[in-house]
Amino acid sequence: MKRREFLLGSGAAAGALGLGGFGLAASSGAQDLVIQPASFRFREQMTTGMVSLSPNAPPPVLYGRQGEVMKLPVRNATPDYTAMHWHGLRIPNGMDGVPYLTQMPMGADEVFNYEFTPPDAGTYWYHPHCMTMEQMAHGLTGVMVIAEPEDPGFDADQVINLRDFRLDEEGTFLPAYTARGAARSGTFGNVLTANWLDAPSYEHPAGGLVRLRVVNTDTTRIYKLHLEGAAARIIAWDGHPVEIEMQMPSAKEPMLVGPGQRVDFAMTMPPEEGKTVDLVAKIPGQKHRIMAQLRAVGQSLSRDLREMKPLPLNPVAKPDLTNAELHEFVFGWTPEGGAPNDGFCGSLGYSFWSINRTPWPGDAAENVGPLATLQMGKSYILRLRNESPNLHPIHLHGLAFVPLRSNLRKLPPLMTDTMLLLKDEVAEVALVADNPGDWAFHCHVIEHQKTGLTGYIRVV
Ligand SMILES: [Cu+2]
Repeated sequence: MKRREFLLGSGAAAGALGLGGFGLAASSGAQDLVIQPASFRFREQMTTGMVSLSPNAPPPVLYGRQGEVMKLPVRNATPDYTAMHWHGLRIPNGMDGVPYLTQMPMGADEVFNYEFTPPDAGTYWYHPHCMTMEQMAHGLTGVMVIAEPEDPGFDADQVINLRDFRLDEEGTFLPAYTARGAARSGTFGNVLTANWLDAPSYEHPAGGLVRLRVVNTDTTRIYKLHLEGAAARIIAWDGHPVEIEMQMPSAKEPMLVGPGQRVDFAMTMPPEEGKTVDLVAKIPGQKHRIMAQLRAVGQSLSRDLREMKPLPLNPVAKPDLTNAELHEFVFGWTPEGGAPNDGFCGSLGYSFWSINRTPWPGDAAENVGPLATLQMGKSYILRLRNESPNLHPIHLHGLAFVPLRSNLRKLPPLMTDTMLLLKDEVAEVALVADNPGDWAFHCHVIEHQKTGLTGYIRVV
């Protein structure tokens, strides 16, 4: 089987493999990213068999600026195939990092020169879209911060990357998934971390204005979160500034943040040195668990949340609902079992899930058409129907959409790229199809994605 035989997308030729592209990597402003084996100490013994961008640390936060080019040459220094996806960034299709749809999987020692200009500011993230289960479960998920052109005036910025690992008592990796989990709500990790650490504490100026960016990069867990000890408000959701006053989550009513989702808080640190703000998660079987802590240090800066100007809106087109065409998508179990094929990007060996009753046949799918074809520039409503008792964070690449309504709850009008569908929920979202290409459309519970709950939407 040759990798080139299975290209589905028309845009796939755009990002040619740049073999031996180290010269390019050294050009101005490029951040060389080398996917490589890593180890890290979570427990007594060192955990080996990890995948990161350095030998002994989590994938770094990648910083860019809205409207400025980012050059990210990625080299694969593992023996497995890979490809890098930039979650939430509305960039050209050829840079989207989806194997067989937008590029070929990268073999050992191959380089792909990702280069794009983020159109939107906010909190985004990156992860591989080939060998997704193995590489993400073993560490390869990182946060991207795209700065506003003008400094919004915080005293500090704190990124929290929430994710679990599945380890035994010795710190050795357990299998990343089970068939039982994949067919239900996913297989959960047992070592809960923030930035790979157990409840880390970060120092920030007392009384200072802090932007806290919380990112769920886990393969499975839907976090139930709230903050304790700070005056705070939600200023952005899934990268984009919120235009409404959102209710702050509490211990009683925590917020659901599914895999792939992000929430940005603006908060004032306590004025007294030593006082803390806690990011708290409600975990089944435990009461409340502090995921990360911010500790006030120094003399109070006496800042006030009201000093915060609203973040400037990103240039996302507003859908024209009166002329929007409706497309329906049903997310449910697979009508018949069978195993998806494996085209170098890893298969879990099962087919449990489907979109519109069709399970995704595997990474190297041949002759698979788009779930929908949208006309460039037109507005659409997507009706998303969850026919299962499990929750699904449904992610669409390359485009941003607005939730409109649900049969179960009132949906705030947030701009997003990942819609967390509840049990038996039918939700409608709207978008303008303004980015051409074949855009992956899938559940971000990786076990669901890799056992059928995947497809793509074409914009022409
Ligand atoms: Cu799912």
